[in-house]
Amino acid sequence: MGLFEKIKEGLAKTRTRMASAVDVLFRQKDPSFYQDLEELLITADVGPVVAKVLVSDLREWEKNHPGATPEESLGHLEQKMAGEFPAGTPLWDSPAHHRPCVILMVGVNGVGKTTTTGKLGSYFRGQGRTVVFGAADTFRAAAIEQLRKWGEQLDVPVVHQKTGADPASVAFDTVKSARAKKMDVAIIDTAGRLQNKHNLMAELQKIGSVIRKEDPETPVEVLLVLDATIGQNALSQLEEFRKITPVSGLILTKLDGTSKGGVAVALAQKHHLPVRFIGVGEKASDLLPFDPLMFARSILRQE
Ligand SMILES: Nc1nc2c(ncn2[C@@H]2O[C@H](COP(=O)(O)OP(=O)(O)O)[C@@H](O)[C@H]2O)c(=O)[nH]1
Ligand SMILES: [Mg+2]
Repeated sequence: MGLFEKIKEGLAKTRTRMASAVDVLFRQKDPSFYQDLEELLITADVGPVVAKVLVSDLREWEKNHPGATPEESLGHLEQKMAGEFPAGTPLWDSPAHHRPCVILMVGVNGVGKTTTTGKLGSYFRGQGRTVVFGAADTFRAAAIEQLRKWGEQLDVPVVHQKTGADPASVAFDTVKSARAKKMDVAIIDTAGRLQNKHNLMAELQKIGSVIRKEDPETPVEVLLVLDATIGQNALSQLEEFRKITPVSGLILTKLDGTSKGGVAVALAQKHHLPVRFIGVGEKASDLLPFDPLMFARSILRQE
């Protein structure tokens, strides 16, 4: 299955809500077309701001292209929706002597950080890169065990300490081990106790500084994991996290379980952050690199 097919399958619930309704709207072109389209976009959680922007842009474009077919109009809408996602710089443009690239996984409990750490490991292994995991969620014994299982399954080493150990110490060991073994990627899982913001902020700051201790140029990507099934609430979670740590990109999980996948557009547009990956299931292969145009196409178009 190609990437586009996988994205479409993963977004099936959002597609069911959107794609056939979009098709009808564009073919019938009722007098209430623009209003109906705006409402439809809002029900998919694209958010009122983006919905308005997209629809007024389409209205303007159609005014300037009076002979445009429904197909061309829809094509324009797709392009415009895709354009709402800021492009991220590639994750891997750092020179070899600054390896490993460090990925810090942050987000509240239950959003899928540990699972996504495992899936990311699988993704990078599939690209022929060497990976190490760091179990820096030392708060719960189950989190360490969960990551070790992924490590076993993928044949990826897992750096860990005892439950209750200093997460920064685990992060330091992870990066040190990755550097010694000349590994490409170190993915560090963290605990997301947002209830205690000061502690979490201090913890993530300390992790950030120990990662760069031996090489200040170490490329660090802070990926915030958000559960897409909470819809617009993901916006406030993102706002909270940005106060705590310098988030550089997003991963949206559980898109397979929601018809409100449009929230990806709202998040990226409001915060100018690249969406790096989407999670569409619990298996290792259920993490897909994010492609704005494929995403827009898969939620707006029936075929
Ligand atoms: N359906 C679905 N479930 C997911 C996805 N990502 C994670 N999960 C599930 O969400 C639950 C919480 O995941 P976990 O990684 O432990 O969350 P954490 O507390 O943030 O580390 C687990 O049951 C995962 O299998 C996804 O993309 N789709
Ligand atoms: Mg976890």
